Amino acid sequence: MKDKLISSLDLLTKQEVDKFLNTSYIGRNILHFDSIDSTNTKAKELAGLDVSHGTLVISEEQTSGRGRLGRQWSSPKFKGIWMSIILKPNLDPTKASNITLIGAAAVINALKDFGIKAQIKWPNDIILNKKKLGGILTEMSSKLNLTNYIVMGMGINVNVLLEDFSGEIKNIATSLRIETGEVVSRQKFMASILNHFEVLYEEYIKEDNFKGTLETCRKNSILLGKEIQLYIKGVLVTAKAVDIDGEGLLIIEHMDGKVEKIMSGEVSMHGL
Ligand code: BTX
Repeated sequence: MKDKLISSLDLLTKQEVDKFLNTSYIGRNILHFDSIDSTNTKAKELAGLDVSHGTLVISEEQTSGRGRLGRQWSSPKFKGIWMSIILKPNLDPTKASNITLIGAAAVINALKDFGIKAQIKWPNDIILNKKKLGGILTEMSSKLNLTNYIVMGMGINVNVLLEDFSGEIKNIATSLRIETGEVVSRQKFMASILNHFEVLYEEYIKEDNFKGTLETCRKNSILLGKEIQLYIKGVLVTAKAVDIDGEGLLIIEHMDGKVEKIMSGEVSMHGL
Protein backbone atom coordinates (compact mmCIF):
# COMPACT_ATOMS: atom_id res chain seq x y z
CA MET A 1 0.00 0.00 0.00
CA LYS A 2 2.77 2.38 1.00
CA ASP A 3 4.77 1.41 -2.11
CA LYS A 4 1.77 2.10 -4.30
CA LEU A 5 1.31 5.53 -2.74
CA ILE A 6 4.96 6.38 -3.26
CA SER A 7 4.98 5.22 -6.88
CA SER A 8 1.82 7.22 -7.58
CA LEU A 9 3.71 10.33 -6.49
CA ASP A 10 6.15 9.71 -9.36
CA LEU A 11 9.00 11.04 -7.19
CA LEU A 12 12.02 12.59 -8.86
CA THR A 13 14.69 10.91 -6.76
CA LYS A 14 17.96 9.57 -8.18
CA GLN A 15 16.78 6.02 -7.50
CA GLU A 16 13.69 6.51 -9.68
CA VAL A 17 15.10 8.67 -12.47
CA ASP A 18 18.46 6.95 -12.98
CA LYS A 19 17.02 4.04 -14.96
CA PHE A 20 15.69 6.38 -17.64
CA LEU A 21 18.93 8.34 -18.06
CA ASN A 22 21.51 7.72 -20.74
CA THR A 23 23.74 10.66 -19.86
CA SER A 24 27.30 10.39 -18.64
CA TYR A 25 27.24 13.28 -16.16
CA ILE A 26 24.10 15.42 -16.45
CA GLY A 27 21.78 14.41 -13.62
CA ARG A 28 23.96 11.52 -12.47
CA ASN A 29 24.27 13.23 -9.12
CA ILE A 30 20.79 14.26 -7.94
CA LEU A 31 20.14 16.27 -4.79
CA HIS A 32 16.46 15.73 -4.15
CA PHE A 33 14.37 17.87 -1.80
CA ASP A 34 10.81 17.45 -0.64
CA SER A 35 10.38 21.19 -0.31
CA ILE A 36 12.78 24.07 -0.78
CA ASP A 37 12.63 27.82 -1.39
CA SER A 38 14.23 27.75 -4.84
CA THR A 39 16.35 25.10 -6.56
CA ASN A 40 18.31 27.86 -8.32
CA THR A 41 19.16 29.50 -4.99
CA LYS A 42 20.24 26.14 -3.55
CA ALA A 43 22.22 25.25 -6.69
CA LYS A 44 24.08 28.56 -6.56
CA GLU A 45 24.99 27.96 -2.91
CA LEU A 46 26.28 24.50 -3.76
CA ALA A 47 28.02 25.46 -7.00
CA GLY A 48 30.62 27.43 -5.05
CA LEU A 49 31.39 24.29 -3.05
CA ASP A 50 32.77 21.01 -4.23
CA VAL A 51 29.82 19.57 -6.18
CA SER A 52 30.40 17.83 -9.48
CA HIS A 53 29.70 19.24 -12.92
CA GLY A 54 26.21 18.20 -14.04
CA THR A 55 24.79 17.88 -10.51
CA LEU A 56 21.04 18.34 -10.42
CA VAL A 57 19.12 20.05 -7.64
CA ILE A 58 15.46 19.14 -7.72
CA SER A 59 12.54 19.71 -5.42
CA GLU A 60 9.02 18.33 -5.34
CA GLU A 61 7.86 21.88 -4.54
CA GLN A 62 9.35 25.35 -4.29
CA THR A 63 8.07 27.85 -1.77
CA SER A 64 9.82 30.83 -3.43
CA GLY A 65 10.44 29.71 -6.99
CA ARG A 66 11.95 32.52 -9.01
CA GLY A 67 11.40 33.76 -12.54
CA ARG A 68 13.34 36.51 -14.26
CA LEU A 69 13.51 40.07 -12.89
CA GLY A 70 12.46 38.99 -9.40
CA ARG A 71 9.17 37.47 -10.56
CA GLN A 72 7.69 34.45 -8.82
CA TRP A 73 7.44 30.95 -10.25
CA SER A 74 4.54 28.87 -9.02
CA SER A 75 5.78 25.34 -8.22
CA PRO A 76 3.04 23.13 -6.72
CA LYS A 77 4.04 19.90 -4.97
CA PHE A 78 4.48 16.71 -7.02
CA LYS A 79 2.99 18.40 -10.08
CA GLY A 80 5.93 19.67 -12.09
CA ILE A 81 9.64 19.53 -12.74
CA TRP A 82 11.39 22.23 -10.74
CA MET A 83 15.08 21.64 -11.24
CA SER A 84 18.47 23.31 -11.61
CA ILE A 85 21.57 21.90 -13.29
CA ILE A 86 24.96 22.99 -11.98
CA LEU A 87 27.48 23.39 -14.82
CA LYS A 88 31.15 24.20 -14.51
CA PRO A 89 32.29 24.66 -18.09
CA ASN A 90 35.42 26.18 -19.46
CA LEU A 91 33.42 28.81 -21.30
CA ASP A 92 33.71 32.48 -22.04
CA PRO A 93 31.01 34.17 -19.88
CA THR A 94 29.61 35.95 -22.96
CA LYS A 95 28.59 32.55 -24.30
CA ALA A 96 26.86 31.42 -21.12
CA SER A 97 23.44 32.86 -21.96
CA ASN A 98 23.17 30.33 -24.80
CA ILE A 99 22.73 27.63 -22.16
CA THR A 100 19.14 28.93 -21.94
CA LEU A 101 18.59 28.14 -25.62
CA ILE A 102 20.18 24.70 -25.18
CA GLY A 103 17.74 24.06 -22.31
CA ALA A 104 14.79 25.25 -24.38
CA ALA A 105 15.79 23.05 -27.33
CA ALA A 106 16.18 20.06 -24.99
CA VAL A 107 12.62 20.57 -23.72
CA ILE A 108 11.25 20.83 -27.28
CA ASN A 109 13.06 17.60 -28.26
CA ALA A 110 11.83 15.80 -25.15
CA LEU A 111 8.26 16.92 -25.82
CA LYS A 112 8.61 15.63 -29.37
CA ASP A 113 9.49 12.20 -27.93
CA PHE A 114 6.19 12.39 -26.09
CA GLY A 115 4.35 13.33 -29.29
CA ILE A 116 3.85 16.96 -28.27
CA LYS A 117 4.76 19.94 -30.41
CA ALA A 118 5.55 23.02 -28.35
CA GLN A 119 7.20 26.31 -29.22
CA ILE A 120 9.90 28.57 -27.85
CA LYS A 121 9.33 32.21 -27.11
CA TRP A 122 12.91 33.42 -27.35
CA PRO A 123 14.84 33.19 -25.20
CA ASN A 124 13.40 31.30 -22.24
CA ASP A 125 9.70 30.46 -22.46
CA ILE A 126 8.20 27.15 -23.53
CA ILE A 127 4.77 27.68 -25.05
CA LEU A 128 2.08 25.10 -25.68
CA ASN A 129 -1.15 26.12 -27.39
CA LYS A 130 -0.31 29.78 -26.82
CA LYS A 131 0.13 29.31 -23.07
CA LYS A 132 3.19 29.10 -20.89
CA LEU A 133 4.18 25.50 -20.20
CA GLY A 134 7.55 26.28 -18.72
CA GLY A 135 10.40 28.68 -18.30
CA ILE A 136 14.15 28.76 -17.91
CA LEU A 137 16.23 30.91 -15.61
CA THR A 138 19.98 30.75 -16.22
CA GLU A 139 22.24 32.37 -13.66
CA MET A 140 26.00 32.47 -13.55
CA SER A 141 29.06 33.55 -11.66
CA SER A 142 32.13 34.72 -13.54
CA LYS A 143 35.41 36.50 -13.05
CA LEU A 144 36.95 38.42 -15.95
CA ASN A 145 36.76 36.01 -18.88
CA LEU A 146 36.28 32.90 -16.76
CA THR A 147 32.99 31.25 -15.93
CA ASN A 148 32.98 29.94 -12.34
CA TYR A 149 29.68 28.18 -12.74
CA ILE A 150 26.35 28.31 -14.52
CA VAL A 151 23.05 27.28 -12.96
CA MET A 152 20.34 26.46 -15.45
CA GLY A 153 16.98 26.39 -13.70
CA MET A 154 13.97 24.99 -15.42
CA GLY A 155 10.33 24.86 -14.41
CA ILE A 156 7.93 22.70 -16.42
CA ASN A 157 4.24 22.31 -15.60
CA VAL A 158 3.72 18.60 -16.08
CA ASN A 159 0.65 17.47 -14.13
CA VAL A 160 -0.41 20.85 -12.74
CA LEU A 161 -4.17 21.41 -12.81
CA LEU A 162 -5.78 24.75 -13.51
CA GLU A 163 -6.90 25.06 -9.88
CA ASP A 164 -3.28 24.71 -8.75
CA PHE A 165 -2.44 28.03 -10.44
CA SER A 166 -3.33 31.14 -8.53
CA GLY A 167 -4.74 34.48 -9.70
CA GLU A 168 -3.85 35.69 -13.13
CA ILE A 169 -1.36 32.87 -13.81
CA LYS A 170 -4.46 30.77 -14.57
CA ASN A 171 -4.99 32.79 -17.76
CA ILE A 172 -1.46 32.53 -19.10
CA ALA A 173 -0.18 29.14 -17.92
CA THR A 174 -0.83 25.58 -18.93
CA SER A 175 0.49 22.07 -18.26
CA LEU A 176 0.93 18.83 -20.16
CA ARG A 177 -1.95 17.37 -18.15
CA ILE A 178 -4.26 20.27 -18.98
CA GLU A 179 -3.45 20.09 -22.70
CA THR A 180 -3.40 16.32 -23.18
CA GLY A 181 -5.91 15.28 -20.51
CA GLU A 182 -3.43 12.66 -19.36
CA VAL A 183 -1.09 12.23 -16.42
CA VAL A 184 2.48 12.30 -17.74
CA SER A 185 5.38 10.47 -16.05
CA ARG A 186 7.54 13.20 -14.55
CA GLN A 187 10.38 10.70 -14.13
CA LYS A 188 10.48 9.77 -17.80
CA PHE A 189 9.92 13.28 -19.04
CA MET A 190 12.62 14.74 -16.83
CA ALA A 191 15.10 12.05 -17.90
CA SER A 192 14.30 12.76 -21.53
CA ILE A 193 15.03 16.48 -21.04
CA LEU A 194 18.35 15.66 -19.37
CA ASN A 195 19.29 13.17 -22.12
CA HIS A 196 18.64 15.73 -24.84
CA PHE A 197 20.32 18.48 -22.85
CA GLU A 198 23.59 16.59 -22.53
CA VAL A 199 23.80 15.92 -26.28
CA LEU A 200 23.26 19.59 -27.22
CA TYR A 201 25.45 20.85 -24.38
CA GLU A 202 28.33 18.57 -25.42
CA GLU A 203 28.09 19.80 -29.03
CA TYR A 204 28.25 23.40 -27.85
CA ILE A 205 31.03 23.07 -25.30
CA LYS A 206 33.30 20.50 -26.92
CA GLU A 207 32.78 21.13 -30.62
CA ASP A 208 31.66 24.76 -30.54
CA ASN A 209 28.70 23.45 -32.51
CA PHE A 210 25.48 25.33 -31.81
CA LYS A 211 23.72 24.26 -34.99
CA GLY A 212 21.41 21.59 -33.55
CA THR A 213 20.17 23.93 -30.84
CA LEU A 214 19.71 26.82 -33.26
CA GLU A 215 17.81 24.72 -35.76
CA THR A 216 15.40 23.56 -33.05
CA CYS A 217 15.02 27.10 -31.69
CA ARG A 218 14.37 28.56 -35.13
CA LYS A 219 12.05 25.83 -36.35
CA ASN A 220 9.96 25.95 -33.19
CA SER A 221 10.05 29.67 -32.57
CA ILE A 222 6.72 31.34 -31.89
CA LEU A 223 8.23 34.76 -32.64
CA LEU A 224 9.95 34.47 -36.01
CA GLY A 225 8.10 36.20 -38.83
CA LYS A 226 5.76 37.89 -36.35
CA GLU A 227 5.25 41.43 -35.17
CA ILE A 228 6.55 41.76 -31.61
CA GLN A 229 6.79 44.36 -28.89
CA LEU A 230 9.84 44.87 -26.73
CA TYR A 231 11.57 47.51 -24.68
CA ILE A 232 14.84 48.87 -26.03
CA LYS A 233 16.60 51.29 -23.69
CA GLY A 234 13.32 51.88 -21.86
CA VAL A 235 11.29 52.62 -24.99
CA LEU A 236 8.50 50.29 -26.13
CA VAL A 237 9.20 49.33 -29.73
CA THR A 238 7.17 47.40 -32.30
CA ALA A 239 9.26 45.41 -34.74
CA LYS A 240 9.33 42.17 -36.69
CA ALA A 241 11.24 39.16 -35.37
CA VAL A 242 13.31 38.01 -38.33
CA ASP A 243 15.77 35.37 -37.19
CA ILE A 244 17.98 34.02 -34.43
CA ASP A 245 21.61 34.44 -35.46
CA GLY A 246 24.54 32.05 -35.00
CA GLU A 247 25.29 33.56 -31.60
CA GLY A 248 21.75 33.02 -30.31
CA LEU A 249 20.79 36.71 -30.65
CA LEU A 250 17.33 37.71 -31.85
CA ILE A 251 17.39 39.71 -35.07
CA ILE A 252 14.59 42.21 -35.39
CA GLU A 253 13.59 44.55 -38.18
CA HIS A 254 12.24 47.94 -37.15
CA MET A 255 9.32 49.58 -38.96
CA ASP A 256 11.78 51.80 -40.85
CA GLY A 257 13.64 48.71 -42.10
CA LYS A 258 16.57 49.07 -39.73
CA VAL A 259 17.87 45.71 -38.51
CA GLU A 260 19.04 45.22 -34.93
CA LYS A 261 20.35 42.33 -32.84
CA ILE A 262 18.86 41.81 -29.38
CA MET A 263 20.89 40.08 -26.67
CA SER A 264 18.25 39.49 -24.06
CA GLY A 265 14.90 40.83 -23.08
CA GLU A 266 11.24 40.62 -22.60
CA VAL A 267 9.41 40.16 -25.85
CA SER A 268 5.65 40.09 -26.20
CA MET A 269 3.37 39.48 -29.14
CA HIS A 270 -0.31 39.67 -29.92
CA GLY A 271 -2.28 36.71 -28.52
CA LEU A 272 0.29 35.73 -25.90
P1 BTX B 1 9.66 34.53 -16.26
O1 BTX B 1 10.07 35.75 -15.53
O2 BTX B 1 9.74 34.54 -17.75
O3 BTX B 1 8.17 34.13 -15.89
C1 BTX B 1 7.61 34.45 -14.64
C2 BTX B 1 6.15 34.78 -14.86
O4 BTX B 1 5.46 33.62 -15.36
C3 BTX B 1 5.41 35.15 -13.57
O5 BTX B 1 5.44 36.53 -13.36
C4 BTX B 1 3.99 34.64 -13.82
O6 BTX B 1 3.25 35.59 -14.56
C5 BTX B 1 4.20 33.45 -14.72
N1 BTX B 1 4.26 32.18 -13.98
C6 BTX B 1 4.58 31.94 -12.68
N2 BTX B 1 4.58 30.65 -12.40
C7 BTX B 1 4.24 30.02 -13.54
C8 BTX B 1 4.08 28.65 -13.90
N3 BTX B 1 4.27 27.65 -13.06
N4 BTX B 1 3.73 28.40 -15.19
C9 BTX B 1 3.55 29.36 -16.10
N5 BTX B 1 3.69 30.67 -15.81
C10 BTX B 1 4.03 30.99 -14.57
C11 BTX B 1 10.56 32.13 -16.28
O7 BTX B 1 10.54 33.37 -15.68
C12 BTX B 1 11.66 31.27 -15.62
C13 BTX B 1 11.13 30.37 -14.54
C14 BTX B 1 12.18 29.44 -14.02
C15 BTX B 1 11.65 28.59 -12.90
C16 BTX B 1 12.64 27.56 -12.48
S1 BTX B 1 11.93 26.34 -11.47
C17 BTX B 1 13.44 25.73 -11.01
C18 BTX B 1 14.38 26.91 -10.85
N6 BTX B 1 14.36 27.43 -9.51
C19 BTX B 1 13.84 28.68 -9.47
O8 BTX B 1 13.68 29.35 -8.44
N7 BTX B 1 13.53 29.07 -10.72
C20 BTX B 1 13.84 28.07 -11.70
